[in-house]
Amino acid sequence: MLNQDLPRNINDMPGLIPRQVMPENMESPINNVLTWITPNELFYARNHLPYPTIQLESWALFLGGEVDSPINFNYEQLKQMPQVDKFVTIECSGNKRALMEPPTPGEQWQIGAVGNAKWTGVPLAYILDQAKVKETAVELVFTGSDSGLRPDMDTSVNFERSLPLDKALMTECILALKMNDQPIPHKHGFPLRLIVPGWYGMAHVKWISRITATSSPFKGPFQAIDYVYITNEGDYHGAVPVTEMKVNSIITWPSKGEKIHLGPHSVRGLAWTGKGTISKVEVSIDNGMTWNSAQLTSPEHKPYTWTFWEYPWNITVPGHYFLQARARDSNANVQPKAAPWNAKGYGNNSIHQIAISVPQILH
Ligand SMILES: Nc1nc2c(c(=O)[nH]1)N[C@H]1C(S)=C(S)[C@@H](COP(=O)(O)O)O[C@H]1N2
Ligand SMILES: [Mo]
Repeated sequence: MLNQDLPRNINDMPGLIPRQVMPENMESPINNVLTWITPNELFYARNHLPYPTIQLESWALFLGGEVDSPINFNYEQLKQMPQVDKFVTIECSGNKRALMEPPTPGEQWQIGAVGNAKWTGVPLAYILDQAKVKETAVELVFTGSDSGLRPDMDTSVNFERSLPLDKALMTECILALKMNDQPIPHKHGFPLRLIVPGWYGMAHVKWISRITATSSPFKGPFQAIDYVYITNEGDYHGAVPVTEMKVNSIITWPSKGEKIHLGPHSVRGLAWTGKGTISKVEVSIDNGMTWNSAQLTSPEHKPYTWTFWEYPWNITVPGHYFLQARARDSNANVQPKAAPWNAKGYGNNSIHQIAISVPQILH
């Protein structure tokens, strides 16, 4: 397939790729998503529990715990509050798990558990002000409306995660009501979702119905069992919580295993990082022996969002090629050849490598 053959019309685009049916876990067909903003329909979906049923008439966000004035807000009240736009790339910390060696259990994401959207909502700090969080509070716990059983627990649990108060108070965090100018789609957290720019996906709690200020660190299963870097399964000694996204990149064209024509091409891809901006992307077409600077081509270039990159490549010799891409960020982080292996397969930001072939033309 040539670059120009890729679908430009959303109706012609391929759909999401199922990784697990119940609960639904769907990967973005990222090689064929050509827009800087991921259309809502092609945004990956990561769910730990069955989708909740939300009745907007009776729905409210409750703020309680270590606060002076516990308070409820309904959807209309939230819509009346000051709204801000944030362009934020969200990557699941399990993205590229399928590329980890040796393999680790969990959803076998290839490269498409990542997407970029415009999120619109109320600054979290604005809402917290209304309830007046006490000095004794250290964390905020965000409770999603989705609940169900986990294989390691005998009672039903909600998806719940906490944020340290200093991170929560940063102006970047918002309670989003909209995704790409639409009310957030049901599968992505309608009516309200937390956005934590720069952090891996698990922090962006969907279907939030409760925020609880706590005076001690939260230890729920989605906080202390899942989403920690550990080297031996079951051994939580020295577990490090998964937080900020690491610098990462993917080659989106050509795709893995593709056969392409001789002649001029443009190798294309995406790069992102949790803090700062992407400063450089390099491409190797000779299995990492030599590296060439790619051009960063995003229309907008800002923190918390991914950037497009492109590298012109004129292929004159048929054969098999190993392509690699390596990104650096403005904090001097660079993708490693192999990300530190961990038992749950999180944070795989190893240099992306694909094999392709260029057939001989027959005369
Ligand atoms: N309530 C709730 N929020 C959640 C989750 C969930 O299962 N339930 N999954 C988290 C994880 S691990 C990721 S990667 C993102 C995925 O968001 P998306 O499904 O909109 O892509 O949501 C996060 N928020
Ligand atoms: Mo995730």
